[in-house]
Amino acid sequence: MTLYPTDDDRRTRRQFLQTAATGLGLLALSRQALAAQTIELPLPGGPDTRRLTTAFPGKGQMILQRTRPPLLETPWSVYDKGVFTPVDEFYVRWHWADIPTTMDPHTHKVRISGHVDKTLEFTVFDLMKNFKHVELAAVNQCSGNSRGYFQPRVPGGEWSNGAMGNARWVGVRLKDVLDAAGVKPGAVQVQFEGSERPVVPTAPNLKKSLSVDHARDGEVMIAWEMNGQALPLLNGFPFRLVVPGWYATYWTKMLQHIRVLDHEDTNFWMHPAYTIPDNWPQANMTPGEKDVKFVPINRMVPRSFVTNLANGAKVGAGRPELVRGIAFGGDTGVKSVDISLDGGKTWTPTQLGRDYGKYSFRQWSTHVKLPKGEQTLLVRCTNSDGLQQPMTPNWNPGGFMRNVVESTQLIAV
Ligand SMILES: Nc1nc2c(c(=O)[nH]1)N[C@H]1C(S)=C(S)[C@@H](COP(=O)(O)O)O[C@H]1N2
Ligand SMILES: [Mo]
Repeated sequence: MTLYPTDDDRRTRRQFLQTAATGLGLLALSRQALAAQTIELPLPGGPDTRRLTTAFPGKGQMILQRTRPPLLETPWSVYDKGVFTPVDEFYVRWHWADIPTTMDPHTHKVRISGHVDKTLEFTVFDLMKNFKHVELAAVNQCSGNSRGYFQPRVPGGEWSNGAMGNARWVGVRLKDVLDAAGVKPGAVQVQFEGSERPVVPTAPNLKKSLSVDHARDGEVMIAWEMNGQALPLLNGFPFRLVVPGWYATYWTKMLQHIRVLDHEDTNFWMHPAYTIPDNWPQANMTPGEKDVKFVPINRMVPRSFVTNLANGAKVGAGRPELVRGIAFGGDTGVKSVDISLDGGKTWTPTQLGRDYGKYSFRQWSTHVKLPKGEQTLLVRCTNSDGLQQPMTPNWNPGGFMRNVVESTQLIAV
């Protein structure tokens, strides 16, 4: 089991007050800070470069995808530093621009209501005091991570591969909080809503739901800490939902409402938004295909990447060269990461790094000896359920759940 209790309250409390005092200077972003520098990030059909920004509170240098609402991508080099994504380089994604610019942890409460015995409200300090603390390492990946590689192109945030991050999350079990409220018989789903609001009143606010059984599985958490720090405002201060193994669309930030429903949630954000063709793990269809059944996106699938060598990198010919990267198993652990230098005919296992639990990134590394010339390196993850990354990419109109064996061109000289 990867869940274990922690009792480091005082430090957390102090960090909380610090973050609360920082505030979100979103309106004060200077144009200069926004446009300072660019980074190469070629997507099929362009663009080849992206702007970098340091203008967002709690964030270091990030790739600017959009300003309002903020969409900030993690620069690829970050993933080579280790399996835990630094908090100030963790990607950011919001749907609506009307995000609270300050959050007072003493007064902000999450309210548990609906099909329960009693409605309850908790500040972050109430959660810390009343429930057992748990910690879990888990990957948070946007459903649309890598959307920029979909061909034909689809609308949405044109992410490269940096809309994902891994953290040690500390918080409480959602199950314990729901049990305190007393889920009534006949409950079907549990709905989550954050504290931001749409920019026009008629637009639907983001609301996401999980089945009651999933919400009470003992792994779904309300977390206030990531990698030893309070959540930055842009990542959901003072607390957010963590849904291990599931796409981040369910990981509601600045959590304000938990509603136990006695019916299935049919709101826009469950259907048609964030739906995939009903053929998990492929989530695949042909562009223009008719009568495809769509279902809400759910569990993640295995992925693996090279992190120390970029596409087109020059390496030495005829001598061992280090190749390393990260992998994750999706909704279960990494069993193996293999590489191929012959287009997928044969595969060689790599060494796996330390296991931080089945929902975490796992580092892999190996050495390759390449003959002179241009070589294609393929990397493939197999998870503990035996699920493998496919050789051909999937396609769907939402640009969701991109998954394919990644290939890196290397020039051996
Ligand atoms: N309140 C709130 N929570 C949210 C969202 C949002 O728009 N509002 N977006 C979701 C989506 S689609 C993603 S990808 C993740 C991004 O988490 P991050 O910004 O911490 O990386 O937050 C999720 N939780
Ligand atoms: Mo997302």
